[in-house]
Amino acid sequence: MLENLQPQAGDKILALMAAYRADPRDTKIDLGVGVYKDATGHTPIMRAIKSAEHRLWEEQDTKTYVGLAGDPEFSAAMARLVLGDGTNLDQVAAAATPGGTGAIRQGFELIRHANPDATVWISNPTWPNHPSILSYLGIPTKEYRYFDAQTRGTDIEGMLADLTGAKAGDVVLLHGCCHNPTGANLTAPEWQRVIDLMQDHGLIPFIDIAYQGFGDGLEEDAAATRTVVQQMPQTLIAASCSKNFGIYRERTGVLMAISQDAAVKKTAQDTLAFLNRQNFSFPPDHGARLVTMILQDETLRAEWASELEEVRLNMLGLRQQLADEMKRLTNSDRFDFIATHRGMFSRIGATPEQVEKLRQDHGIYMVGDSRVNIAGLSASTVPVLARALVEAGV
Ligand code: PLP
Ligand code: TYF
Repeated sequence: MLENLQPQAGDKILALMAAYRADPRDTKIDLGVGVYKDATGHTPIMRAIKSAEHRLWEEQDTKTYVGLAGDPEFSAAMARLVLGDGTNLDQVAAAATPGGTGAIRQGFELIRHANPDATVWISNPTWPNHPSILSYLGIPTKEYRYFDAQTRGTDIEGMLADLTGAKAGDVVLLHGCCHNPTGANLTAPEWQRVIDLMQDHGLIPFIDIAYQGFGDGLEEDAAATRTVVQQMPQTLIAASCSKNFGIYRERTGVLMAISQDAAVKKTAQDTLAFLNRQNFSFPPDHGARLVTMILQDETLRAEWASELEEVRLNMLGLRQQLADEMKRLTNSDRFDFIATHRGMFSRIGATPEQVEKLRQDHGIYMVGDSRVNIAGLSASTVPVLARALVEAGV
């Protein structure tokens, strides 16, 4: 049996991580995998997480199973974080999942289960795991235009034109904030145009929100998602806690299925538990419990929010510094988009050859599509990157 297995294409972002590690140059710069790093290149454990872990270690007296959908307190805390404090939880079916990826996977399975004819529309480009999982599950997938390679902003007209081709019941996968890999995001009026189109064509939004708090702030980054939920009859949301709580390896996420109809919500809740049972039965609990403790405790929550704000402002500062440096070196405002983009990433618009040259000549590692992880920079490496970009002719 095993001899029948075919080699599988690896994950290019993770391969880049391995290539970086193997590079002996001490001047190398890692702008690859989307993990937050401080100025020393370290991915710290957040102070509130450490405190919660300490408390959990002292207080937790059992590790028996929780429930197929995880702890309802976690789901409720996450629903409030993403959807706002005033959320009507009666409308939110939710289940804990192994990370945001688990939520995306379970969401796709839910879609296939509910409507096998649905096509899932994804942005071009998007996080590579979206099309990869969709294709693995055999779900029909189409792309909508999203990124304008000239301006490095969004292509809202192209996006709307492409989504006009969707049929009723199709699903539109949207990044709630901090688009990965481009860093370019819709404005509030543009979101409204997408919502109007989804309403007119009977489309269902599926929002992937993995970077809440990394863009304009915790509330601001959730604003578009909240507007969608308020206006659409049904919405799916996959939320990840990996980045904004810095608990990547704990695998903490939640899938929400929101419906205005209470009977629909009940069946959706049962289905989320059913789908968890088919795939892995109980979701991981440790990270979810830490997140719940932090969100429910005023002191821990304030500590977490302030550290997250430090992280966000650090990335914004690096963006501005890089944009300024590029302006100085090129005598043009061509790179101002770096300061306008939000989140961890910017697609800077280098060709694959230039990306390769940056790696070979300077030990600067970025994803092949020229996605740069801004958090991989520091005040001292920004000028190094800027000079290398100019030298490579970007
Ligand atoms: N969605 C996007 C767009 C991401 O970039 C990530 C990043 O890792 C995720 C979802 C989910 O991450 P995780 O499964 O580690 O929570
Ligand atoms: O896009 C990124 O870099 C992050 C981390 O298979 C990541 O989202 C990358 C690849 C992958 C899982 C997570």
